[in-house]
Amino acid sequence: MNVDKVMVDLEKRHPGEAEYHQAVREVLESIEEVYNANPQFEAAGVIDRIIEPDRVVIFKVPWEDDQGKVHVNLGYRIQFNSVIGPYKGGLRFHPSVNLSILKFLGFEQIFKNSLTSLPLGGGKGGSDFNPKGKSNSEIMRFCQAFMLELWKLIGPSTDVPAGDIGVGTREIGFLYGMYRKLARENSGVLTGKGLNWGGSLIRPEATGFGCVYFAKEMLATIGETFKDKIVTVSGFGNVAWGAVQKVVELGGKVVTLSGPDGYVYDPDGVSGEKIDYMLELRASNDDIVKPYSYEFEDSEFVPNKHPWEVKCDIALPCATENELLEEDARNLVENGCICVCEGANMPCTPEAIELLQENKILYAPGKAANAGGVATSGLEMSQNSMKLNWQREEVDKRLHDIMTNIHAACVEHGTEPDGYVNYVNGANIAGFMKVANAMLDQGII
Ligand code: NDP
Ligand code: 2IT
Repeated sequence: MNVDKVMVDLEKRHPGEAEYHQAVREVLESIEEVYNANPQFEAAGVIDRIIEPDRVVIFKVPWEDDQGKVHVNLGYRIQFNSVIGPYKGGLRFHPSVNLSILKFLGFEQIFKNSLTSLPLGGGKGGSDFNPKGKSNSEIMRFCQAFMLELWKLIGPSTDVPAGDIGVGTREIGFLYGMYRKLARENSGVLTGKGLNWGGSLIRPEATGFGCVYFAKEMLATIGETFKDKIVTVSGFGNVAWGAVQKVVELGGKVVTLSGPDGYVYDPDGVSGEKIDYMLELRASNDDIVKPYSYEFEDSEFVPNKHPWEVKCDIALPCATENELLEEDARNLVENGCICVCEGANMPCTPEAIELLQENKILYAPGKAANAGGVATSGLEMSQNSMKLNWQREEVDKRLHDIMTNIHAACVEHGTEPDGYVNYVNGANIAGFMKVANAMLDQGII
């Protein structure tokens, strides 16, 4: 395999899908050496088969707003790879959603899900629907219209969607209700369900908790902990919320949160009632994080800037893709940051990653560090199959063990001769090998 050649072909076949190209290139560059050392992969066309989704389904979603006006959004489901288990991955509702973004997310999900050690394939879906400013009834009607198409594609052993940006327990509820009615069964397809109807304890916190468990393992490799560390976090959604809780529990101080319009700096630290307030912010129909600075006097809102200019020991990007740029990485390096651990999917640009790695900063990609969310979705599926619910401690322990094992796999496959752990290579190689070997076992399909 020659990475540049594969990429030229891919870009020709799918022009303009920048995020998808970015995600594929990163994986190919990491695995090039092991791939070429195993000629059986090339003989079975593994790369050509793994970089294209099994299928992409695009459908229209017509729905009526509260004034009776008809709107049409696009709905998508990308079923990328199911060699190690049913397609599994979230649904994103955000106006920026397009084919490129969902293909990058679906592609990353293959390797992330492989790393969890659970039998989960990779997929992703969503819509360019914007939940901001919509009434509860509008959200419900949209979710029902979306499921009217999606239900034909999914099933507990076929494809199991979950949440992502703009899709939380409320949306999963409306989606699940419609699925259950159409499919006439209650086997739990969709994860992130409410606790009274098949959901798992810890699932809401899992991505953020898992990210901090992963960072804890990274810090331990250099004899460090979260205790008394200054932590910058971006986003103020589900992942940020879970991460902030766990950082505080481990003795760190979170000094930023962010939205698309800027960030909040809170020198006293986000904790206690301020974490609860994050839930209110998320539930409100405002698309801004600014109200936090009105609510808590000592904090300040910094418009149109990224939180990465604030001096910190640890940075946890938990908002969205390509939100930590080269200049942000430079700020982090110059300010003495020791660890960047991704709660979001692909938040650091390739240039930012290069700079962090050149400076030997501990850096973990989302496909390893945020795998706790989908792993706990897998645990929700197990509980649904067994028709029982595990206690909080049991789910949390399994999540912790999974994150520790993913960290160990990254160290095993990513340690460089000078001892620096290249977590990008480690995660990509460990995730890829399992999927590629399963593809060999199952023939050309
Ligand atoms: P949420 O919708 O709960 O929150 C997303 C947050 O990011 C919102 O606060 C959103 O604000 C903010 N945001 C969006 N764009 C920007 C931007 N350009 N700059 C700063 N903030 C921004 O989503 P999640 O917390 O679930 O998802 C966050 C990230 O984590 C995504 O990359 C997602 O793919 C990833 N992830 C999620 C998992 C999950 O289980 N939920 C699992 C693994 C990864 P606003 O709404 O105003 O746009
Ligand atoms: O990016 C992700 O891993 C998720 N949004 C969670 C997917 C899931 O199926 O729980």
